[in-house]
Amino acid sequence: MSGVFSSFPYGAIYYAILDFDSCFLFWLKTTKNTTIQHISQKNILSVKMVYNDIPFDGIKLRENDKRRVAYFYDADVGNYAYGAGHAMKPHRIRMTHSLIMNYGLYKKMEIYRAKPATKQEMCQFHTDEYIDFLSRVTLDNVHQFAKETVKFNINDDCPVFDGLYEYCAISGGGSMEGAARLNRGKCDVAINYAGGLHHAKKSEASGFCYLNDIVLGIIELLRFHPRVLYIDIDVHHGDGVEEAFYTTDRVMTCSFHKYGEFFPGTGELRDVGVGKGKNYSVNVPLRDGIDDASYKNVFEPVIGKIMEWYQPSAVVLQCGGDSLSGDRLGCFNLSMQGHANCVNYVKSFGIPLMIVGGGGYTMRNVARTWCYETGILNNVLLDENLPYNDYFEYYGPDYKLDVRQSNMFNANSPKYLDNILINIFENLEHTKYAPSVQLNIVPNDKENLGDVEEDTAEALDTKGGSQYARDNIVETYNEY
Ligand code: YEV
Ligand code: CA
Ligand code: ZN
Repeated sequence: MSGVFSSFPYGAIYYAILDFDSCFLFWLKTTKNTTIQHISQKNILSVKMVYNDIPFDGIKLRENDKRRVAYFYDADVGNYAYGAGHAMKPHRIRMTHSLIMNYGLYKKMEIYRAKPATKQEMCQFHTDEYIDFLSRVTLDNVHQFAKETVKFNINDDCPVFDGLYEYCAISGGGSMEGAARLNRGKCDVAINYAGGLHHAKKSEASGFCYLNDIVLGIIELLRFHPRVLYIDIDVHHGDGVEEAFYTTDRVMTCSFHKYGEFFPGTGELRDVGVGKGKNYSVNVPLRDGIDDASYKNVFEPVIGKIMEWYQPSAVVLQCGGDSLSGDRLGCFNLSMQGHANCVNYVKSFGIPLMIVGGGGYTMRNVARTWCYETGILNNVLLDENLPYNDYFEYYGPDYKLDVRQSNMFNANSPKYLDNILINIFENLEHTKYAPSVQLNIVPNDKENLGDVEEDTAEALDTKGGSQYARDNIVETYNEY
């Protein structure tokens, strides 16, 4: 550290020190009469950090902050099973739904069963041969696909199971139809807990994910939105979504995840995108045991800065529940409130918002948290006592809504988190001028809502708010 610029002649002396390695300015406060030659660790009284270690004090809702929420649920989804003993259990989506209904949230939002995604829709991101394989392979004929199972990464993590293709179609349909409703201004928030399968690749299954419903949903959003922000709070790196948009500035991806000897092994701080996409991928690599306060103190500054510089016109938030304390696969220490704070914070920007599920392997806690978050999206804080529901016995012995933190060690020191923030802010400075794109005619959409005049640019201008006034409407099947 070197490069002294100034000092003030009052009591304590403050030195502005420029660290040439990180290009960051520190204020050093020293005792009176200390000359610059005498600065050493022991007479530095304080070093200003970007990371601010504020305690977490729960969630507060704004009064009258109502949103039109469209919730997508297919009653078949809970019947699919990856196989005995597999960690991923689609049944947790049915448990979430039962809690949501029994808390009475159906009175607040519109509930839809989406049309399953078609092959053609799936192939907007995935290759034809991969989707063709998914549609043909069954438990009975899998032995005939020896070459393909290797090529498409079918293994213990991603096995063939009964109804695999239909399960993918349900997951993808919810995210695509959710995006289409947001595009048309028919809702402010779309929810698809059967989605969020962020590890799936263009031509490969990975990490319990086969079809990347998120990429399909974002492609749909890109038809109307110049800039889409993707945020991923699953404990794992959102690698499939990052990879899909790594070379474009039309989508900014931001994943918070455990990094270091952990699946999928990607998502370093220095992975920031390439070409036009440079600095439009953000990675927040975290260590074990991060708690509510540390997470909030990183999440809010990072997302706040992205909102300020990037100015997305739509946001997709992946709400993977494996970042919760006590998850079967995860290693973070978030309470339900700490997790839901991310939802509440993102919601507070008032930008069209898509909520998708994702990981989460302690089913009762995933269901509790997604239900609580559905409450927040409808601007209600749900009662701590669980209502009677189809799976009441899963929630014993306390039958409470809450998921609490544990006393596990937080391996993320303030200094470690400070370094992350400094690096990310530095990169985001380069994205200061939000990219815009040329207006094009929007062709036939995913969802025909039977309302022709709303397709005109004028109608969207008046309905869409200030973002539409600033930006043109876009169509970009091939551009992302
Ligand atoms: C993940 N896969 C996983 C739990 C109770 O960890 C992996 C594998 C080894 C892996 C990997 C690990 C790295 O650190 C780096 C790169 C890596 N690439 C791969 C393939 C996938 C998590 C997705 C969210 N699998 C399991 N963690 C797991 C899988 C099971 C499958 C069948 C039955 C039970 C299972 N139980 C599991 O954990
Ligand atoms: Ca993540
Ligand atoms: Zn995960």
